[in-house]
Amino acid sequence: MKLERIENPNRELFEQFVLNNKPFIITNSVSNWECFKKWLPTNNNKINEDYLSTMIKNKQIPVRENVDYSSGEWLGKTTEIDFQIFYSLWKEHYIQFKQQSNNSNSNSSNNGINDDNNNNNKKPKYYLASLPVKTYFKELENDYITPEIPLEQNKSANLWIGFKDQVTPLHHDFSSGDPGMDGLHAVIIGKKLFKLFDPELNVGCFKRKREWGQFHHAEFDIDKPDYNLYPEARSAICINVELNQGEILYIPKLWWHYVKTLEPSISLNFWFQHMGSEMLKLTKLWGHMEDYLDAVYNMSTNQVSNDKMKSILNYLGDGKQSYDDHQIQQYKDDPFRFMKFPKFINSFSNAVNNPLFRNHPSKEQFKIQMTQLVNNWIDRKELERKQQENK
Ligand SMILES: O=C(O)CCC(=O)C(=O)O
Repeated sequence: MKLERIENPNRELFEQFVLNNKPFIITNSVSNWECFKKWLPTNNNKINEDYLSTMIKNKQIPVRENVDYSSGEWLGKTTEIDFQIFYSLWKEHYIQFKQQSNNSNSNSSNNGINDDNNNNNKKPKYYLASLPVKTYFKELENDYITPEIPLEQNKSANLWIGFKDQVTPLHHDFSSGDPGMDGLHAVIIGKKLFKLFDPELNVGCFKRKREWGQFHHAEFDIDKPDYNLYPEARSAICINVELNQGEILYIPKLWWHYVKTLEPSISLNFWFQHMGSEMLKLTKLWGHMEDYLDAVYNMSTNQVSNDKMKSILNYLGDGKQSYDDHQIQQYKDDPFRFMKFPKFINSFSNAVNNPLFRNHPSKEQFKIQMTQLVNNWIDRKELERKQQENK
């Protein structure tokens, strides 16, 4: 399936597309972003004439290191590095890549769920991933224009600087504690591959991680697919998108996505909230939310340390009660106990607490309906469990 490309949509058209809950690509909307010229590396091996390097200098920044599923780390561990060291590595790689691609006109495109033809490439070491510009790169804020809705919501852009073949594994944006986010991802330099999976069509296709806080990460590894372990993933329907320089991809929240850097890249993404898109969780996306609740219920609580469980309970509880080891074990043995906490149930409506929705006519209704649906799910699950026990 090909995504729709829309030329510089106005607000009304943009919101119409957001309410479709389908990704789309925005073209021709960034012609006055100065980053396209300014951030381009100079054509030599030095970095002292490069804008990014002279602006950010040797600020310490956190980057993902050795991103590798087999290490058991989802995104690799985070390490601090001097920006100029990171940038010089990246630039060297960028120049090499440009030289190589000038020397060969072979071009490949990826279209299946996994058709990696780059196995011989060395794995890139660092990924500057998702760093808020406001916090780390204030010097760059005037080089792009934040799209209208994230701007109104005072959201910072996030910067990504990636080596070829860098990967962000399969996940979706939204977890119970965070305010569900829709996203816009803009490629400034290079090219990225997005593998997108519609949550409506792919309910149950990806087993979720079983640890607290990671239910929005899939266990399935797109780069090393194990269909014996994850047979459900066979039926997943994937949309492949190569996002080029100057294009912006809209990723609706809850859409599973895997991202691979096809060429040394720099990109910016902007998360935002939208009341209309939030409401879809009550209707067309409810199946996906149930799948999420299932994952919480099936969380591997016995792998959670007592300290971790205690901090989950302190976070979800009223903050007054303290828990002894016996009580902690009871919560571990029966996740319903904490799933019934009002704070857990309310977390599914968190996004509408955004001050921008203060006067939204549907906000209270949304909270009531969401609470009802989560409560109904819990009641139904509890009944099922009792029936099982009585068999
Ligand atoms: O570019 C990446 O590596 C990941 C981007 C992503 O997950 C997003 O924009 O939501």
